[in-house]
Amino acid sequence: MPVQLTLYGPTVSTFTRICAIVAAEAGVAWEIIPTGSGSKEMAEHHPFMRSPAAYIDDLHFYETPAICSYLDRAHNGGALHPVSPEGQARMWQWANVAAHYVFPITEERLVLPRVVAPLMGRAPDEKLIADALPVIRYHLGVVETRLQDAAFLAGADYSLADSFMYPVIEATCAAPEGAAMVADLPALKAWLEALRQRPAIRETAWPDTSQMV
Ligand SMILES: N[C@@H](CCC(=O)N[C@@H](CS)C(=O)NCC(=O)O)C(=O)O
Repeated sequence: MPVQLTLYGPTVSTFTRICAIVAAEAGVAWEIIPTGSGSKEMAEHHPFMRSPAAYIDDLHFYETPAICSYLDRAHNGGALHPVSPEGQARMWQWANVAAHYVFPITEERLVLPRVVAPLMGRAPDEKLIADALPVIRYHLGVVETRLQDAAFLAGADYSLADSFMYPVIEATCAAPEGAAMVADLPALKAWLEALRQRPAIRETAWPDTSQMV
């Protein structure tokens, strides 16, 4: 199938993966042109140099919610957007929880220091990690409570919100502390295992989660 979506971003990147997952859900053939966040090359595609930037249907987008919303509405009949106003609101609520609360702390204060720093020959900042763990436990507990009430984050059906949260939780599990926390949260663990069966999650698997950047 010819490539329909070109993403610029690191090969292993949470937000780039979110877009790839939604593309795969929509049956859109995608590719990633490896491009470092913050690089001169990235500035050619994203004025704020974040990852990813997307090209599709002769259009250029940046910001993951915009990219995913377009992909799902233009190429998937909006199947990942709940129909009801409440469902759509819940979807954006949980997508924002993933992007603005769970991602920043798990990425900056667990995945980067615990998983990525040693790969670069640096010792993990143990205090940074230790101070973050109770906050991360709290964040994951909030997600657990939601998933005790609903099969998916927006409600009964898989939505963009789950596509946002999945790579954040998978990356968190690349750190032993994160994996141990998730193992103790039955609803989150069951949700994670269910999502791992989805073809779109499998097709977009990171080459090696221990190389998170
Ligand atoms: N608001 C952006 C956030 C994207 C983002 O933070 N991407 C990460 C990579 S996963 C990044 O570019 N990090 C580099 C940085 O924060 O400077 C979006 O929705 O796409």
